[in-house]
Amino acid sequence: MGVPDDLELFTQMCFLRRFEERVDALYRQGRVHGPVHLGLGQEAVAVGAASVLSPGDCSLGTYRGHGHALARGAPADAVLAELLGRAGGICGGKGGSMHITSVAHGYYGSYAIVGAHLPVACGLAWAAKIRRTGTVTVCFFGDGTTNIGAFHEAVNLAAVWRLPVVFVCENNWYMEYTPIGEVIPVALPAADRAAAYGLDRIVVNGNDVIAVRQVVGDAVAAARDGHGPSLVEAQTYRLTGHSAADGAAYRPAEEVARWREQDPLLRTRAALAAAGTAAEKLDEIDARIKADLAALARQVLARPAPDPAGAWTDVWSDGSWQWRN
Ligand SMILES: Cc1ncc(C[n+]2csc(CCOP(=O)(O)OP(=O)(O)O)c2C)c(N)n1
Ligand SMILES: [Mg+2]
Repeated sequence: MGVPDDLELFTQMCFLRRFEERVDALYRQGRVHGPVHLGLGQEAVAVGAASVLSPGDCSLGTYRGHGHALARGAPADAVLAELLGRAGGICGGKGGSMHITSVAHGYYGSYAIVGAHLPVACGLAWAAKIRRTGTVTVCFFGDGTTNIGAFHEAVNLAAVWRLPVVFVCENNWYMEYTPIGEVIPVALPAADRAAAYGLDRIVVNGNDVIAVRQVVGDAVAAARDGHGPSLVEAQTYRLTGHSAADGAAYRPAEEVARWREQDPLLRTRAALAAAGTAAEKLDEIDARIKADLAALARQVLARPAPDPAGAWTDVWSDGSWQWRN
């Protein structure tokens, strides 16, 4: 499987953007069950990183994980059905937005507990090392996560055991409603802490999908070649609130305007235009994606609720539940 070209990366980012915009609209209509955290504005990290992974590789994300699952190939209808509480949900309707998981696509889950998945990523990487599978694990998390003990424990363990794992901090500069600069004693939450674990200081523009592909690609290649873990800080911005229920009024208007100019989709459009791709071609791709998603939403909304008989399946790892009652 070859690495996708720039137009394919644009198409994938466009898909993530329009998918989440549709989710936002459905949320506002009261059709989405449970909370929703959107990654609008952060698409280049998910798409750029996924573009360098092979099917057998593992990735994990946070409650802001729709894009990370879709970028690994999780089917959009199953993700949408999960959010809308309809049959065919990717977790059978038992996960919801914050727990999107698709092991079949190498996406080992979205985690609502901040930092909880970093040690899990170490476990996957350790298994790969012991079994010599040659697979790499990529773990996404936010800037606020770098103040959680599990972050330090996981990065330390990975460095000491030289595990094939790439930690990708999506620094969107906020942890819920708090600017990250107010709660860390260094300028950069991940990059400025890398030296404590003997790792290189790696910073990438997280709104530049080509740069993300390059930097994460190098880190993944190093992990695969036995050179151990990396800690990448991808600087980005969420264009909406912490959750879909948050209007984000705490953010200075100039700051939002500045980041809107750095929108990853606009950036990629500009790069493609400079390389000779006609704007009309990109508009056509966008229009087709929007139409496809509108049709998909109608189709998923027309489905019945999940069958209650499935409520107890996939709950315990050994498949059993009756003896626990
Ligand atoms: C252990 C734990 N503490 C607190 C929370 C509440 N909480 C949910 S999201 C969040 C902020 C996380 O910020 P960051 O890691 O930057 O991720 P972002 O939401 O910006 O993607 C907090 C504190 C939680 N879910 N888990
Ligand atoms: Mg954050």
